[in-house]
Amino acid sequence: ADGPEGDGSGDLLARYGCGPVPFTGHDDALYERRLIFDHVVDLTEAGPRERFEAVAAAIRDVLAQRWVRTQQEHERANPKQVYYLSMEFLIGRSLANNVMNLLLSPLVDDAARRRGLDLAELIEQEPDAGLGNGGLGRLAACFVESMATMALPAIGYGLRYDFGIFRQELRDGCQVEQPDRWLARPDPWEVARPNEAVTVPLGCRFEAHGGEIAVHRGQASHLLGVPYDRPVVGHGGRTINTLRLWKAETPDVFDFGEFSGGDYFGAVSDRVLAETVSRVLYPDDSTPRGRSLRFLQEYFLVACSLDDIVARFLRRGNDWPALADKVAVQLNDTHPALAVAELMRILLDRAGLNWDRAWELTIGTLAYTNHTLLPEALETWPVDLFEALLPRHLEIVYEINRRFLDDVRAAHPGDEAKVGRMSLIEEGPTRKVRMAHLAIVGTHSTNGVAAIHSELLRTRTVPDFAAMFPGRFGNKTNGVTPRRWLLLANPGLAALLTEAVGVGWAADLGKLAAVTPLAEDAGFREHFLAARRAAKLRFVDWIRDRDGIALDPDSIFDAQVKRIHEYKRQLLNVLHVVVCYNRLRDDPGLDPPPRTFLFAGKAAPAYHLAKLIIRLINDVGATLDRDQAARGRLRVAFLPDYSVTLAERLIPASDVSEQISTAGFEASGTSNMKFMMNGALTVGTRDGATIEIAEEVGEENLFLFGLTADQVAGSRGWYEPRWHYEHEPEARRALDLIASGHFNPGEPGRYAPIREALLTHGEPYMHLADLTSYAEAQRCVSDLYADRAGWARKAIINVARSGKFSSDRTIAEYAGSIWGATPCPVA
Ligand code: 4GP
Repeated sequence: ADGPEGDGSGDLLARYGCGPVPFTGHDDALYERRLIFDHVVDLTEAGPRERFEAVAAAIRDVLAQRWVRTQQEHERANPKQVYYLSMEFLIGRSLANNVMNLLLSPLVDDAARRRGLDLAELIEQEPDAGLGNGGLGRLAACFVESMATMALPAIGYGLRYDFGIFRQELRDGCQVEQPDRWLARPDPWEVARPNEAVTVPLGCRFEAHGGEIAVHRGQASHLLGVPYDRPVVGHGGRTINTLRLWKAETPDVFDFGEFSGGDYFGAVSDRVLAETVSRVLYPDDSTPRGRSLRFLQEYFLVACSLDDIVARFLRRGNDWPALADKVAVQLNDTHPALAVAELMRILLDRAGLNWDRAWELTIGTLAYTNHTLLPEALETWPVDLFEALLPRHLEIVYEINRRFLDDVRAAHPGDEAKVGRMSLIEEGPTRKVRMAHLAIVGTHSTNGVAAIHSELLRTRTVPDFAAMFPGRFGNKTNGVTPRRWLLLANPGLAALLTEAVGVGWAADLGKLAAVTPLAEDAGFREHFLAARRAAKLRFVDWIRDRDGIALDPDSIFDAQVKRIHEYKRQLLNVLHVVVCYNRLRDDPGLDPPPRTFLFAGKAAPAYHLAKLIIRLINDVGATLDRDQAARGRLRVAFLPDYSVTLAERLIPASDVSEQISTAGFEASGTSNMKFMMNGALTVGTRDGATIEIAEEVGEENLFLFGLTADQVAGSRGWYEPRWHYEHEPEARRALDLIASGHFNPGEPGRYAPIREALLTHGEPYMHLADLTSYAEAQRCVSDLYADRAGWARKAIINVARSGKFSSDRTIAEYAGSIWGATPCPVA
């Protein structure tokens, strides 16, 4: 049952009754044909970008028939179909991933060799599809890959933003946002399907200005959603699912009414306005800023996708009562929660069902995943906006609320406070619709993304709802795809694992458990360390070429890569760096193992403190580089423009994984899983999925520190950072050095806001409370590093026990207990 390329695809595929099919007999001149006919260029004169496009297009040609066959099989078999609705899909590059999952690597390597093509150079030509902010969007990308690998009939729906997450430049250590024109050149993967466009009716006409829309009431209008399909190649290449991204357009180039009335400019600019709907991804991670254009984007996604879903459902000969048996729609956070009202509208107004029937089908079809407990991230939308754009939906929301609150009152007579808390409408000067309440009430399943997060969601965030609908709440701990994040990202380690446990692990990560005893094998440990060293050297070369940053591979690579946010506590990391720096300045004889602290991540453009943190990291880095006391022993590097591609290189090269959020704040985290899988040791708080990582590897195989979520919650209100400042000399000196202007002599006072934030009574993220135990954990890291065998042992155990964190496991849980979906293998 092994895959033909010895890549480990065989077992899982066999489980689903389909072995990988080698590609044979296809046209060996696809590449040349693509180059000449698509680009009309002489073979010898094509540039690297043209060569990349031709290779990618040739790969797409190879997979096209299988893609069609997958769709045909789903149409024919009419299985329960899964739809994943998400405003973000952070997919990164596709070429190397698709070649790997098609099991074409040996063939493509050989074809490239024969033509003298440098594949590595071509891969670098592909821009990252950065259609997401961070964890939520990357998770969606892992999920669609796992679904295809497991032969689940599934479609991902999102928006085709012209501009993805901004490109981050650093100027004078400060983040500067630049537009990400990832579609500036034609994308070889996507297939535009204008003939499958759908119409989205709106209750008004609108004009967009800087992220807000001005509505002209009383004049209905509509948008056109044009689908662009991308292949989602399952590992083994048998199932090729679709990621369908919608682009907003106007139905006609001209509004003929206006045109004939002489308003030529008005008619043409309408088109431009329509296109702004899918123009740009909102760059605010976890903290939506309530822009009305965002509301329109969310509705646009929902309306296009549900129209498409219903069309597929009916086309297969199904009838409305079967909806929840044939369709499962997963809402990735509340962003697509308007689906509750939209599906009700379809079932009431179009299918003509009565309320109770429509409601039962809506709840049975939809499910909701929550990704964050940050109160500022809980979406609400003004009732006014609904009224103007979606008056019928508002009517439906009011009716859902009326019936729901009747039930609340019946269960809790006289408790109007509870009614106020649970209402779908937040009363106040501006009345708002609470999207999380709508999502919980209108779906059959609400889940968090790690055990602790699901528990806190139930007990702290929405306890009234958990009490009312106990059966609806569950947990689905996140996972990541081991294909992209280990097999592709870390070829050396992947080969060693295959040698150790045989093929099969990439499609069944639990198989890595068999590596555990090898932690005691000195020979294996050496091979393991050599593979990790190779990944490190590869990254050092790559980042030197990309950014001109020179890193010392003999130092510990200690990485914190994620969005910049106070709760993720990059500041705690910096404070510890400054503690280490002070120690070196005090005692030049100290000899800790040299360490490079690597940071990467973007700050939301309007999040001033986060941007100041980036600047501080850069100022500290520059100062250490200049100071003899630190040179060769302590370095800080901020790697600009964090992306999927950067993560793929950096994670395999890292020795230490920083997962240091304030306990109770990080829903799950997923980079923690990628680092673990690649053999980095975690320094972390008992937060998110890091708790489950500790359960899998044993607490002795990582470095846990700090307050627990209960302790953090228990000290809310009385926490006094000044106590730590006054009683902990190392903390005080670190903070004072930062505030003194030592790292920024040109502008003393620059970091006063950071000092103030950290010393404010009740500081919510409790940096100083955790600094001492964090520094202690870091001392243990340094001590262990001196023990090569001891370090390797723990790192191997981390890799070996990472099986739980495959997104295949997560998806199997969603499929089993939320969707009721089973594989539909393609013959
Ligand atoms: C993120 C959470 O912050 C992270 O802990 C989790 O691993 C990830 O979702 C996937 O579930 N949330 C977001 C967001 O990215 O925008 O809310």
